[in-house]
Amino acid sequence: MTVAMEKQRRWPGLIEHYREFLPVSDSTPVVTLLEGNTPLIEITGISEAIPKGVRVYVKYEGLNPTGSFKDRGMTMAISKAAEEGAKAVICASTGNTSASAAAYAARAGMRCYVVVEGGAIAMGKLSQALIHGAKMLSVDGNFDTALRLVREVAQRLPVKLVNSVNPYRLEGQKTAAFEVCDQLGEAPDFLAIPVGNAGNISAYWKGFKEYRGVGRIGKLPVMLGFQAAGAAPLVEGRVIPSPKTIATAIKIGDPASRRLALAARDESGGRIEAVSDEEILDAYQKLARMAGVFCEPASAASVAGVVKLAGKGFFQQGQRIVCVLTGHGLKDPDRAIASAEPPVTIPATIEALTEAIKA
Ligand code: AN7
Repeated sequence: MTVAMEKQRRWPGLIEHYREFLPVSDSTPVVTLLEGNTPLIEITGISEAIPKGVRVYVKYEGLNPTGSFKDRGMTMAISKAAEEGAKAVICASTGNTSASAAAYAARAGMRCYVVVEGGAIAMGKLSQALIHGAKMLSVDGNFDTALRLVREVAQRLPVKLVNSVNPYRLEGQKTAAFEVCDQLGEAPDFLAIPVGNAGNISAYWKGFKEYRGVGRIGKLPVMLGFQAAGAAPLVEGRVIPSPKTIATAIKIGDPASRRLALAARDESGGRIEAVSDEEILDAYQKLARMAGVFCEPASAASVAGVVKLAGKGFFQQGQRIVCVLTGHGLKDPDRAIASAEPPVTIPATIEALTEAIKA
C-alpha cells in the first residue's frame, strides 16, 4: 500500500478501532455510522487572558455523523440493544441525544421514542429526530422530568433506555479521551468540557484512566467541567428545579451522573465551575469569528470556562489544554442568526455592490 492509500484507509468507526477497550464480542452486531476520529484543532488568539506558550486545542465533536459527541455513546448503546434483541429504544433529551438515538435506531431497524420539553429543543436537533423517524413526545416539563418518566417506563415496557444512565453510552464516549491522547501523543494537562447530565465528563475520565492503566499515556489530565450559571447543580451542590440558560443542550438541573462527575473532578484535582450565558455567547462568537470553528452554545462553555480561569492566572507556559466542543453550530441556527449582523439588502447593481463593499 502506498502512503497515500494508507492515509485514505477507511476509518472503521470507533467500536472497531478501539474494540479491545469496549464490551463487545464477535456476536455483537455493530451498528455504526463511522463515528469518532474527530479533529483536534489548535486555536489561537481567542483571548488575551491566555498566556503565550499555553496551547489550546478544541476537540471538534460536532463533526460526528449526527453532529454531536452523542454518536460515540449511541453506536455502543444501539449495538448492545441489537445484541439483546431490542425492537425499540427510548430517551429523554435536550436534543442531541434524540438526534443520535433516532439515527442509530433507524439504522438498526428499531423504533425510537424521544421525550422532550416542549419548545426547548434547538431547530437542527428537532429536524434530525423527526426525519430519522423517531416518535417525538413533547411534555410540559423539563429534561429532568422527562428523564424520570423514561427511566420508569423502560422498566415497565420492552423499550431499551439509551440515555447515559445506560452504561454502554459512557463506554462509547470514553473513546474521545483515547483519541485526544492519540492525537497529542500524551494526555493534555487540562481537559475542559461542558457539563449537563454529567455523563460525558465521567466518560472522559474513565477513558483517561483506562489509557493510563495500559500505559498508553504517562499522566492524567486535570478535569475542568463547566455548567451554565442558570443550570449549575454541581456547582451549587443542589438540584436546580427550573434551570435556565440559552445553552439549551445543558439546561439540566438534576444530573444523573452527578456522583461520577464529582469523582472525576476530585480524583483529577480539577474543578466544576459556572459560566454565564454572556461568557458562553462571547466564546461561541469568538470561536466562529476568530478561529473559524462553529459549535453550538453549550459547547462553547468549555472555552468560556478556560478563558475565565485564564483571567485568574490559572494556566502556565508550556501547558496544553483541550476544550471539548460537543456539538455543531448548525444544531442551533436561530442562535447563530441572533448572534451576528443581519444580512444587508441592496439593489442588484454594480454601483450598490461597490458601495456596500467599501462601507
Ligand atoms: C452539545 O441531548 O443531555 O454532561 O439530551 O448536547 O454528558 O449530559 C445533551 C448534553 C454538552 C452535556 N454539550 O453532556 C441530550 C443531552 C452538548 C450536549 C452536553 C450535551 P452531558
